[in-house]
Amino acid sequence: MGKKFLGALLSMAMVSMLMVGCGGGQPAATNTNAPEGDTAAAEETTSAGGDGDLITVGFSQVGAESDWRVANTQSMKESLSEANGFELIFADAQQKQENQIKAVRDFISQEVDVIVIAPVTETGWETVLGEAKDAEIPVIVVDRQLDVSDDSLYTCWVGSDFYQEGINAVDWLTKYMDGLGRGEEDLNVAVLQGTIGSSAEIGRTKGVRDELEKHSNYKIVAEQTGEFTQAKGQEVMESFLKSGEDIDILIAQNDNMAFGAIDALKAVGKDPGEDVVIVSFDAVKAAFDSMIAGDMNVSVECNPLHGPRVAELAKKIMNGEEVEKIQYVEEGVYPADTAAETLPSRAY
Ligand code: GZL
Repeated sequence: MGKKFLGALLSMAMVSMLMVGCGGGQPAATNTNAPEGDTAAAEETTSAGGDGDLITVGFSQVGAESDWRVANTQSMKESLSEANGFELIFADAQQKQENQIKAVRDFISQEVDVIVIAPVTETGWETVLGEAKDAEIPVIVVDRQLDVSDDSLYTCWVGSDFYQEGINAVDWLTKYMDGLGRGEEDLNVAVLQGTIGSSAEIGRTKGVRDELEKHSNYKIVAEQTGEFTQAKGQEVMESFLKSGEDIDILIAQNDNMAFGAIDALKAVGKDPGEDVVIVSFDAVKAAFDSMIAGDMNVSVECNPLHGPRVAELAKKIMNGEEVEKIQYVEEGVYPADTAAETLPSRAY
């Protein structure tokens, strides 16, 4: 652990004498390594990152399973750069939690200043986060959320409101079907879920179901995980089509699975976007290309550009400042009819 935490502790102690601490989360750590009374060293590192010292960040990323994930990684690497005051240790978990847990333990043994985790699934984190807490290393969670009994195990979370994304998707869909004059038809819906147990899957699944329940003529006739990948999405869509179920609408919980499903539909002579309405999530650039081609009807944005917010939070935490526990990013809904005019402005 760097000397920075003693500095952070001193600045936090000064701050806490002036105001009641709040915002939850783990306080900046005590530097147990600095010699007693080493205030000169502490004052020197009070404003971490500002004295030429780099803030060492260990980042455990889910993987590289989708365009969204690639954009998320790029945003994090661009923001947690040396020019911006950071030394980044990046670990790709290839969508396996055991790899993430190993990476976090490596970060702890390397005594990084801050740990950042994009958790592949919500559960199974108590033990390793307890080890980070014992090592007094603050943890920032990004993207998906954690299901832990003690939320002091992490300092704060930055990401999307996945449940609201699901609500937004169905709200758009029912208005679109009404506009086609099909809003009162019996409509069969197939769902390609993301990684089961991930916050994105849990939230989108519940949001879609809760909103569809308000429309009794919409019926989910098929639902299965496509693991957020294009290949698995195509494979599962092929199985849906082989089942013989009539499918009017496909809701894919990310664009890459939608791309796979679109290929599966075309392979059997169906017209995606027409014969089957395609509702997707993420709104990556390739989704706009798909909408312009007429293959996809809408993509509900899931903003991957967490880097700037995480960099700002890491610096605040290192300086002993308070941070909000939960921080949602801004997101919209992007339909096909405005895709061509919107695409040039898309950042990912
Ligand atoms: C959402 C993120 C999801 C994306 C997928 O925040 O966790 O994981 O929707 C990605 O594209 O694989």
